[in-house]
Amino acid sequence: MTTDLSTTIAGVQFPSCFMNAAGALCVTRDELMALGQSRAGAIVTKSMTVDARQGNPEPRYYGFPGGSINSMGLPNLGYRAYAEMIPELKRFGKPVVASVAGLCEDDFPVIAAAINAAQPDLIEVNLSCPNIPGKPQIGYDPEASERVIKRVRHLITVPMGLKLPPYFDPAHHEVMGRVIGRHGVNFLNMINSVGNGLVVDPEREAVVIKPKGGFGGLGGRIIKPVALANVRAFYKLFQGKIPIIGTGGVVDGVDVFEHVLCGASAVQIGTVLVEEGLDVFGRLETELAAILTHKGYRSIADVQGMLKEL
Ligand code: RRO
Repeated sequence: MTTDLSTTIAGVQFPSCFMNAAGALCVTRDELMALGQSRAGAIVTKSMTVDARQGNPEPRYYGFPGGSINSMGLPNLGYRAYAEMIPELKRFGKPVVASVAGLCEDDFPVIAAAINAAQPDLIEVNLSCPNIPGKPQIGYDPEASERVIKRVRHLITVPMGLKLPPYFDPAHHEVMGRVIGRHGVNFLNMINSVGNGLVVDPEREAVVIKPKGGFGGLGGRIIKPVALANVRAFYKLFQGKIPIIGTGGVVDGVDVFEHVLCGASAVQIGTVLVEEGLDVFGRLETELAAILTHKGYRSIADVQGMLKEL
């Protein structure tokens, strides 16, 4: 029996439900081409700003057994470079997802209009970068989120999604749910890293990354329950009608299975992609297929959202 690991998000078909998370091995042309050649089911760009950026001072990423902390500070080539690359990236025959960021609200429509003209398959609007010193995460301010969504929504003709930060209270899911529901958002991606964590090296009695006094976004294994909770909360809020990309804490096939049970249509891989490299996609495919087969399921659609409550 073959297992179907393909998926569809907002009408776009993905040959496999695994892709890189924005930021992980997707800044340069070489990295994006390598994702094209890999088994990844899509190519997601680094979140792009108006101008190219070097990002924050190094060290700015640190991996540890439970996950990672980063404060990259949006290093990227600027939207013009990504817009130029989109046609060649599309030739790999898998969806290209353009991640749009911005250092201020006025940047978002500029980037959205230009990148939409290059016709990626989907656009993900990042409302949740935790690492720009002095700039709060837009996604934690429902009014600012709504302003940004309103300003880009009419400029984007391909399916438009939002990359959301983790929320920790049902009241916050509900407030953001109302904002999202008002504007025809085509898909959601949650969660971005858990912002402003702090990892300490007791040996050196020091922080492990340089920017912001060591504070940064947490990713990897330790954030899985937070990611699952957010996937589940929004899946239930929208009764499964807005497709969700589950991101956060995917290390092995069981983690993917759990994300799908909670309602995810696809998953993105951040920390473990950085740590393990592109072979992670093949490994996760094998592991998820084995779990589905063992349980007698034929596709991820068979289990999507089917988490039992007691
Ligand atoms: O570049 C970053 O520091 C960064 C971004 Br834009 C983001 O959305 N999430 C993250 O963990 N790091």
